[in-house]
Amino acid sequence: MADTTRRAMLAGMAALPAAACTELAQTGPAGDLFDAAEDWHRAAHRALANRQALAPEYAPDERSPDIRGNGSLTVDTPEYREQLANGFADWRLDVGGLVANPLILSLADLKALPQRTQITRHDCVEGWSAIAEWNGPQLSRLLDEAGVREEANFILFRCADTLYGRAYYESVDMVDAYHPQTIIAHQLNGEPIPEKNGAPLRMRIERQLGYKHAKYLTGIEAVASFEDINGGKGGFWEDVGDYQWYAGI
Ligand SMILES: Nc1nc2c(c(=O)[nH]1)N[C@H]1C(S)=C(S)[C@@H](COP(=O)(O)O)O[C@H]1N2
Ligand SMILES: [Mo]
Repeated sequence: MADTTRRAMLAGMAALPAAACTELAQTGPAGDLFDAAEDWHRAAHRALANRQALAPEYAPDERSPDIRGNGSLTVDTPEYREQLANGFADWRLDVGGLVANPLILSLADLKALPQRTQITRHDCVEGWSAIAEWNGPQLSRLLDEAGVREEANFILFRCADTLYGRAYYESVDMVDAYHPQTIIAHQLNGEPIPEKNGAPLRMRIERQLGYKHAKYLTGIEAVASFEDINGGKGGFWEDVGDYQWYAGI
């Protein structure tokens, strides 16, 4: 997105040498061109500002009494059962792909970072919602620490579970990746995340529908495209054919 914006802006500017702008802006065709570039720029800004706006946050007494689980409700492997019994002391989150400094983080590492707490509404495309408090570090913080390279366009989330025999995964663009309410949650309503809701780590991406919020998170990967990854469409449900990649709300 940033790259496209940059490229389009440069293309618009190349048509108009800066020194000529004032003068040309007052004449016919070049003036129209200038206005068009201005409009484009303003519209792009508006669209970006809209994408960056915060999702509503709620008061503690507005929380739903029960947060149901959806999709995978566990990870069906002996390794996961062992980790669960062990309080996830050995769980590791890999941050890699197109980054300068790959990271391997434990739960303790993630808890040592600045934390964000937010009471937000989860909206599942199947037609149910639930309000809950989520807590964890912002994804932007990890990405800054890892140093995302210029060529990266998307952030991919890897999960420990499989659904219908396929690995669950998801991805977002850089606007959602760096959104302030995009966090790696390790707490739900002040407690460690329950098994059914993605223990020990799950994404919260508050400007996106529920299926983007990857549970049982094991890896975060910066990629240029997802053409060669799994089904090539950037996410489990996208590959299976049901849902759109862009699930903004
Ligand atoms: N790893 C993984 N993440 C997942 C899913 C899943 O099956 N596996 N289901 C998605 C869907 S469709 C929704 S609505 C939410 C459900 O989150 P919950 O179980 O906490 O309600 O998780 C999303 N993330
Ligand atoms: Mo969902």
